[in-house]
Amino acid sequence: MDDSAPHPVRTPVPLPLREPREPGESHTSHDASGPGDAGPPHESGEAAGKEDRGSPVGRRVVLGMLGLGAAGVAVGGDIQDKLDSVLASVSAKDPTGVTGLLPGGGGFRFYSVSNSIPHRAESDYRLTIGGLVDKPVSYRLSDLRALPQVRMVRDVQCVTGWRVPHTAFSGVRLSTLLDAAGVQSKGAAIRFTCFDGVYTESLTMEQARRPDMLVALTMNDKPVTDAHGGPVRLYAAPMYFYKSAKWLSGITVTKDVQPGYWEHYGYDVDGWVGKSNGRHDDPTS
Ligand SMILES: Nc1nc2c(c(=O)[nH]1)N[C@H]1C(S)=C(S)[C@@H](COP(=O)(O)O)O[C@H]1N2
Ligand SMILES: [Mo]
Repeated sequence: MDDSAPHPVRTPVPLPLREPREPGESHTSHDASGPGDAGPPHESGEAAGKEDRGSPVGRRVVLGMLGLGAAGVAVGGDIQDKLDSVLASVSAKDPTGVTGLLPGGGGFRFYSVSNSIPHRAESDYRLTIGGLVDKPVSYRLSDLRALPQVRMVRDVQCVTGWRVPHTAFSGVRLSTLLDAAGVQSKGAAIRFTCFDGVYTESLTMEQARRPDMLVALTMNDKPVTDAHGGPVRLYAAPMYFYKSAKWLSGITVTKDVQPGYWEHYGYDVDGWVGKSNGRHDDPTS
C-alpha cells in the first residue's frame, strides 16, 4: 500500500472527489479520475455533518468487516446477504463513500457515492421511463422479468484499473424499453437516475440502442444484489463500469446529453473502454 499518495477519500469536503482507488495505485498523469479537488457541493446534508466522516476508524472497520466477509466465502451460504449488511453498516460509518474488494465477488469493488447501500424491496421497485416518449411507463420487477431477456458474458473494466473477466449479466435490452415507450423524434439522449438519490448517468440515443446495453436483472446468473446495484442496474457492456448505473430507477429521454455524476468530475461522457479517459485497456466486448 502506498501511503505517501494522498488518499482520495480523505478530504475535508463531504463527497468523494474522485473514485476511491486501489491501494498503491499512483496518482499521476494518466489519472482518469477527475479534475482534482474542485468537487462540486454534495446535496446530501446527512453525511456532511457526521463527526466520524473520513476518520481512519471508518477505514479500519471497512477492512475488518470485509475480512469477516471473506471468511464467510469459505463456508459458503448467504455470503452475499451478509456482505450487504456488512457493507451497509460500514458505509454508515464512512459517509465519504465506501469502496472495498467484494469477498467472493471475483475482484469486484464496491462503489457507492451515496452514504449507504440503498435497498428496494422487489414489491416496491419501479423503473420509470419518461421524458420525450409517447408512452411513459412505470415497470415493476415482474414486468421487466416478463420481457425478453438477453444474457451477455463480457469483461468488466473500471476506469481506475481493475478488471473482472467473464462476468455474466442478463436483463432487458435498453432498446426494447425505448421501443416500447416510443421515443419522440427530438429525443436524442438518455438520462439515468438512481434510487440512491445521487448518481446519474447518460448515453446518446445511438449508444443506448446498441444491443449490448442492458437493463440488468441478474449478474453472474443471480439476481443483482443490493451491493451491486440491485434489483436493477444498467449494464453498459462496451463502456467503463461507471456508466453502469446501479440502483436504476429512472430512464428519461432528453434532447441533449446531460453529463452524469462522475462526468462532472472529468470522466468522459463517451466512456468506451480503451478509447476514453486517456486509457488503453482492451475492449470488453
Ligand atoms: N448508483 C451508483 N451507480 C454506480 C456507482 C455509484 O457510486 N452509484 N459507481 C459506478 C462505478 S465508478 C463503478 S466502477 C461501478 C461499480 O459497481 P460494483 O459496485 O457492482 O462493483 O458502479 C458504477 N455505478
Ligand atoms: Mo468505477
